[in-house]
Amino acid sequence: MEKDRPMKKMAEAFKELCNRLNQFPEGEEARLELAAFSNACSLLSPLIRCLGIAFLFAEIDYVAKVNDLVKASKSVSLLPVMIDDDIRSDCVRKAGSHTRNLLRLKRTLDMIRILFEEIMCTEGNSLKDPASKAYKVFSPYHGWAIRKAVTAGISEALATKSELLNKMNEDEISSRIQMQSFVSSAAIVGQYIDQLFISRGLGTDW
Ligand code: 1PZ
Repeated sequence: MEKDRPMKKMAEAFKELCNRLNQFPEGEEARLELAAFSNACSLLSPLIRCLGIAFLFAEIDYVAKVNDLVKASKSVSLLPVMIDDDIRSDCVRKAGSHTRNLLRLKRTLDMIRILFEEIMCTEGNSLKDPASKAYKVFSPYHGWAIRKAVTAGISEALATKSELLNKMNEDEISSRIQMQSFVSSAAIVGQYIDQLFISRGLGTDW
């Protein structure tokens, strides 16, 4: 039986999101389907799980946010429409709002993209330096206690690169192909989401 390849699945799903974005003419705001986006995001949780038990709380929080958008997709079909609904209800920044959760998912995308970029340009088997660099995406938004816990998790309970690749059923060469693909697609999807926030004057630093 073909082994599960979560890294390949996430790379393919984000490539597919880019294909959808490319179908919109330049200068026009793309209308990405919320279901496609949230399903692609759900494919990132196996990776988070494989980073180590210390990231269990991160995974739980991430999955809850993804599920919120999966649920929202049953009644709202497009990502920009979901944001505009929250603007109209004046709940963009409210804890637990769809738009707030979307911003956290976008940040997770950025973090994983940077993690992969750093893994590809770092020698050796340790993920500590790549993970520390990737965490800079989130750390400004986390309080002291969470930052402290994440830093401890990275230095004491983080998987090694070979453990991660084994769990994802990848080797050095195959993983590089998937990481490279994810890095390019995630950058495009991330810019698209940033633009949705910026064009509505919502800002992205909260
Ligand atoms: C490679 C390893 C890098 C380090 C991983 C860092 C993980 C960050 C863990 C944060 C612990 C999560 C606990 C819950 C935090 C919530 O308070 C916040 C705010 O939520 P809000 O109030 O706005 O609803 N949640 C977050 O900041 C989202 C955290 C998502 C973490 C995803 C982890 C992804 C790990 C990927 C590794 C590259």
